[in-house]
Amino acid sequence: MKALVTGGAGFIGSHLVDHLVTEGIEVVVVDNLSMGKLTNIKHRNQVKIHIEDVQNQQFMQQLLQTERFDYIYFLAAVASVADSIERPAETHLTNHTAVLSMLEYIRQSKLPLKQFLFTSSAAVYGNLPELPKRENSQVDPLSPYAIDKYATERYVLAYGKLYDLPTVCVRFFNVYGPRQNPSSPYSGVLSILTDCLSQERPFTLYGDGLQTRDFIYISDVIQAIWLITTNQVQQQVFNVANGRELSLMTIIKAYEKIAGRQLKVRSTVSRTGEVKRSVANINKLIKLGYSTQWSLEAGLCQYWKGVQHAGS
Ligand code: UD2
Repeated sequence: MKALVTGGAGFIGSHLVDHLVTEGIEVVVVDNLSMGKLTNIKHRNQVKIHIEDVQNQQFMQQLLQTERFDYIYFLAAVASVADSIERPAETHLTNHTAVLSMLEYIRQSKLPLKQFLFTSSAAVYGNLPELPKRENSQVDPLSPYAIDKYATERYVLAYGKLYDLPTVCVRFFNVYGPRQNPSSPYSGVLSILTDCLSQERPFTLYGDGLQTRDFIYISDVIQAIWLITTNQVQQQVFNVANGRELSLMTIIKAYEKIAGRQLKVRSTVSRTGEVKRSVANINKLIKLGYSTQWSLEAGLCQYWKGVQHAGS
């Protein structure tokens, strides 16, 4: 079996690559290293890595033609809402056009495939009041990023139905864990919190801390993706989350306890366009056999242990 992971040097992608390798799958990575790092990939010597942009259609088509993948995991993205607002047309090329071009090539060339998995986001739900979010809840994508994710989902599913392709979409909620890059203010809050706690730097809290999120530890994300692959699910969308709603303040308190340190907090106004509450209904995933292995406390402990270990 052979798999392509676009964005395979990134936070989520590299964990997926690690898992696929341990499953005995031959893995090819395409990553432009905009956020990812080669050192993220544990089994680098067992993986074919192309430092390339998924926008390079000629390269991607040649790769698909020569490698004949069984599985394609499309994780490459400009994964920042803020960046998509700054550069809507540019980010669209990665977040939408690159996926569509690949699907179109697969269709036209009649490439055999066992699964094409597209990674979408909870961003598609926007700020509507219905909670928890079910996969068929109303959507309200508000940013170019969210619009691209939703539009691409629809294409991915339509290509599945119209052209009989084994496509599937996942909507990630707030994923955290080792290798998440804390370098931008729009990085995942838990990577920033980890950085602030370990470097004893002040943390900027946007808003009152009562905003809620549904945090899922990276290993559970990989469990979910692998279940979707092994169950050969087609033409469906899955929320990938923990199903537990926690306020940022609760999370900060829990993390301080685990780290045995107090965080220096500087409060400021909420971010514009901020979602106040977010939590998923994950029954669909549970029906596939998913069960959360990592509570927030366990995930944070593991994450913190890794950081301490790396620093010592
Ligand atoms: C997540 C996704 C984003 C998009 C969005 C959809 C991540 C990293 N981002 O944004 O791509 O899919 O969901 O709704 O998964 N915060 C602070 N201080 C900081 C950083 C963050 O207070 O230094 C707050 C932030 O204002 C928010 C919460 O922490 O209330 C979580 O922030 P985030 O950027 O990790 O994730 P989110 O849910 O805003």
